[in-house]
Amino acid sequence: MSFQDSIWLTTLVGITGVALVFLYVISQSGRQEEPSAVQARAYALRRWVFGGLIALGVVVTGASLRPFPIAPQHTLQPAPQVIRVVGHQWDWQVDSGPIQAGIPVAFEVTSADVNHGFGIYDADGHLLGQSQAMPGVTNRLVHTFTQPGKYRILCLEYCGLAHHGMILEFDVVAGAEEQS
Ligand SMILES: [Cu+2]
Repeated sequence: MSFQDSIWLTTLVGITGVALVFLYVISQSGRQEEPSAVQARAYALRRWVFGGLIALGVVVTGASLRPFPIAPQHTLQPAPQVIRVVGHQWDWQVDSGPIQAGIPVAFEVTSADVNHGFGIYDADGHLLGQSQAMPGVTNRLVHTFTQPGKYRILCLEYCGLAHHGMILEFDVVAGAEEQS
């Protein structure tokens, strides 16, 4: 099942649940009962619903946890390749030679004007790493590309009218060991 399908299914289940609650309320309307008895049942129902929601939340949160997708950045990792990246309204200036797969590359990211978000995406649109691009500050993002191919840099922070156009495609070539 695709991600879109599972969202669609979840929506359908949710809509059905709400519709069933409405039907139940309609079916119960007009019944004569002691208010205290109704209140006791309502409180009991509320305990079950909220208890169930909390339990469901814990289970869904636990089941959907994934390892953090971006390599740890808090230690100074040696990177044989260094690429300097400057964000501009509205394009990326990248002084790149070819980037080699299998060898760590350090992106040194800054901005010439306003804050931008530097995000690296693979051909399938998966985010591989990201850093803030800030004027006057250079952030270092180390990433090792496992596959040669086409990649893209997108801006992840709204930076003005043509923010959506800040897309730069670049190539990652096979590393030296892989070519031989
Ligand atoms: Cu932007």
